[in-house]
Amino acid sequence: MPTGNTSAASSAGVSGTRSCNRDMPTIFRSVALIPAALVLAVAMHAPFALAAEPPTVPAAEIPAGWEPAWSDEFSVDGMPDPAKWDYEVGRLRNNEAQYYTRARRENVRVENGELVIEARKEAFEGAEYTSASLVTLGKMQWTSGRFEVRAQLPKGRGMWPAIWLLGSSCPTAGWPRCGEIDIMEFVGHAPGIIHGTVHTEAYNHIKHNQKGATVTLDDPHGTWHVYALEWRAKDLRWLIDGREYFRYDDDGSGVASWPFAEPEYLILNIAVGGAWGGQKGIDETIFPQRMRIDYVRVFKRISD
Ligand SMILES: [Ca+2]
Repeated sequence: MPTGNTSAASSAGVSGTRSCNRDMPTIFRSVALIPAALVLAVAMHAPFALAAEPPTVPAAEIPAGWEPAWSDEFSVDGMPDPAKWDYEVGRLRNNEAQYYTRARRENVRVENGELVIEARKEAFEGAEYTSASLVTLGKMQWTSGRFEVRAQLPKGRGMWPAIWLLGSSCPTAGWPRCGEIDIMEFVGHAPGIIHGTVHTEAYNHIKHNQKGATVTLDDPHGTWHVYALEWRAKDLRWLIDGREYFRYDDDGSGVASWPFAEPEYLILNIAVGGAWGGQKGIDETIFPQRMRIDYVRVFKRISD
């Protein structure tokens, strides 16, 4: 359970308990890089030829030292691209109150250039709430990169949205040995406080020594912010709107503290209630609530 601290290590554990309690395929394709740099190079010379091409990261928004590797700009209305996204389904972890649905428009859709994940109060499969959890599991995984997610968060007591990475080895290695990187976590009963946290075998909520930090934002619900992680060979760095606020270094002691040589996949979800999100109950008047995501971009380091 959370320590109650508002700085380091405050997201204690709750996030950690949610992992690995479902079947997952064990085979993944290796990391495949979209040749976005090539597309951009072509675009510079033939801008009108790209009308039918999938949108790519605008050149001005590529961070120095990185190149686009994978992204979703959510530019096509409808359901999320099944080539990029899969779903968690059902009631999974942390005693959360929502039922995660699969590709159900009420809970997930792309509209107006944004991915919308919507938590609703409605009876469904024995649960009182529905929501969605999108994963790249089986589609894409990474062992490094800069991850940028531009988002507006849901609001209100009982909300527990997250943008996070989980080790693909979870089913075999177990949690927390497989490693979890929480790029952004938020609970509605602690307004404005954004958590970035890492869980490993050496550092996790069970031992009350998980590593993390927080940033307080005035209005993460009505304003856009870019929640980012730089995952490098020997360190992880958390940034909001380009400003680094936490860093976790490989201490060289092995996989117990640095499981991040192995691939992880991305998860975007809104939980309702649960061990942490529901700590102060669920305000039933707030529904529906949405997490809006303008884009997810993953960049590859050009050089260190
Ligand atoms: Ca967009």
